[in-house]
Amino acid sequence: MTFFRKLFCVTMLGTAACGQTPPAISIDGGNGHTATLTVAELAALPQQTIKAIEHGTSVTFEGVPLSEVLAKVQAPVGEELRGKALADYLLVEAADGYRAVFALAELDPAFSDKRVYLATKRDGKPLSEKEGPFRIVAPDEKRPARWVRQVTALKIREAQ
Ligand SMILES: Nc1nc2c(c(=O)[nH]1)N[C@H]1C(S)=C(S)[C@@H](COP(=O)(O)O)O[C@H]1N2
Ligand SMILES: [Mo]
Repeated sequence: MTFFRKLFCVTMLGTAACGQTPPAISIDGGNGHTATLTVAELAALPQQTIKAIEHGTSVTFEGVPLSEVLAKVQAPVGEELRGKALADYLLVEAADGYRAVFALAELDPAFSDKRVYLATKRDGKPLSEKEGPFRIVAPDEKRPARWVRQVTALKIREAQ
């Protein structure tokens, strides 16, 4: 949608009248369970403040642990993450085609204290269009290569 059409929709008609749906992330558990979450729906989950260093500068994100998001599709955790399920991984997809994976065991608080979040705010403000509205933030990782910007989908898959 062009900027002017967007402006017209918002000021004259309201976004709903123009058939705009709010951006959402799609979640596929690979187990028959799927979900979609808008920023507002994600905001209803308990938010955490995440202090991180990015390119040498400290930044504060707000978001939800990825494990809480994956609970929406009943991802295996704790005792369920054994045997075959240990070959399960999360594929994170972005609007620009960028992709990154995490092993499910990396994301389960029963396995690890490693922090991985789905963030929606930076320094108190919603993420910019270039960065968000959803971004992975993993403050314990020394390189931010898996801090996927503009996340569109989270898919649980099984390594072949
Ligand atoms: N969608 C998307 N996310 C991405 C990337 C990308 O190319 N596309 N690059 C990654 C890499 S390699 C780095 S170092 C950081 C850079 O984040 P910045 O652009 O906010 O500095 O984003 C990561 N997330
Ligand atoms: Mo990078």
